[in-house]
Amino acid sequence: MKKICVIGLGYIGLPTASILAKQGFKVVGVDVKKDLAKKLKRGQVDTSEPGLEIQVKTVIKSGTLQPKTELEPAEVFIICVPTPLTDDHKADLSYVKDATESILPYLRKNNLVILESTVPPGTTREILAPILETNGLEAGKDFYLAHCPERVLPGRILKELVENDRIIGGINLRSAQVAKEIYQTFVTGEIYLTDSETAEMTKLVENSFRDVNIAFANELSRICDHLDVDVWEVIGLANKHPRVNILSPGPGVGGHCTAVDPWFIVQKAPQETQLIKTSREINESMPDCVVEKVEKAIKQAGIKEPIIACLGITYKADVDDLRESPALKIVGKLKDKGYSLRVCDPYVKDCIGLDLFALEEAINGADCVVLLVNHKNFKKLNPAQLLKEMRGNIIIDTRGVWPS
Ligand code: SAJ
Repeated sequence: MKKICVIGLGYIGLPTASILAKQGFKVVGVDVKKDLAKKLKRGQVDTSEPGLEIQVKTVIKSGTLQPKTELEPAEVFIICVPTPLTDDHKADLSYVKDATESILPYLRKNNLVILESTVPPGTTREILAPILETNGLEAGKDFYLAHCPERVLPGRILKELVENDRIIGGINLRSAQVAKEIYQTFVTGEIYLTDSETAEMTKLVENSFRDVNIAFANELSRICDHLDVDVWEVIGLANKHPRVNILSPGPGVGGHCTAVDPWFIVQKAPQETQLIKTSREINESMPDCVVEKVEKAIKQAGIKEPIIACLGITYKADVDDLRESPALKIVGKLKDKGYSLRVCDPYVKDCIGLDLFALEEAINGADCVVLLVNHKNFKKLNPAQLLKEMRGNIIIDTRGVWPS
């Protein structure tokens, strides 16, 4: 079996490395975080991703996955590092470039390099290929190069890594075909081959599609608030139409993908992206809308020093991920305004700068309860029961999960 180096052991790299190791590949997982390799070797996996801890422990124990801090010679190199957003909404490719440069000393004839990280169209051919070719080998001829974007949903990563269809964009057809040989060992969905630019764009389009549709739902919620109509009922009824499927409004869009990727399209086509850009702006404005709603309700109730219980700080339900979380932004804004907060999230053990409360502690004696994340155990709560435990009677459900 081939030897594979997976570079970056984060949300995508670790599950990918563990699946490849399970298939029998000899996998070296490399991460710049020195303590991560040590932790993984001790069997410590810090994630709430279903099934991941046990799978990682098994392959580390059997030795098929070896966590390290340095690369090694291998037949295949898979880059799974983050592409964060700069302050001016551009893709920060520094991790991708560093990871590509780290492959250089080990790159040999007939090796395969795969980029899984999400990037602006053109990155694989215009940035990765020239870096890798500095050692004298030609991309697509002497070694193979492809972009194979991950498309898995946090919370369902292991299942979707196997079952989802996969797109492989080679810098030439041979590169895509060689990359397919790796993915077809564990993917049960279809595998589609294309060029690297199309694969890069397709990935961005998928998340932009979701962002634009969530923005539509969020705009509807603002319109319905203005008209004093129940947006959840409107959406529920509209969705009875056979060709209408409106997504759910909420406190905004978070996570490291949906809230970020549309900007990579804007970066590449600023004049052509009105809808995508406006959608981003609508979704980014949602935390302020929620803060406004909370303040308006408190003012109307005439409460002088309100205690506000905030339920949930992760970016979405049933994950422990806080990146770009709109709930966390709302909590931060309320805190900055000086409100007395009781923040509760069963998925988060600690969060810098915040005191976290148990659910009962948060609700007991609160004047206002704001549901920010629709975690399973929050959905089960009954507003009538909450009112008995609260001091005040303001309940704001930003996720539309409780009966109104
Ligand atoms: N959200 C809403 N309303 C909805 C759905 C979601 O407000 O109706 C919010 C969530 O609360 C969250 C954000 O949007 O804050 C994004 O959540 P998500 O579940 O829609 O998606 P992500 O960002 O966790 O994962 C997405 C997925 N993309 C698509 O569904 C098109 C996933 O398949 C991708 O692999 C992932 O991005 C990624 O890594 O790019």
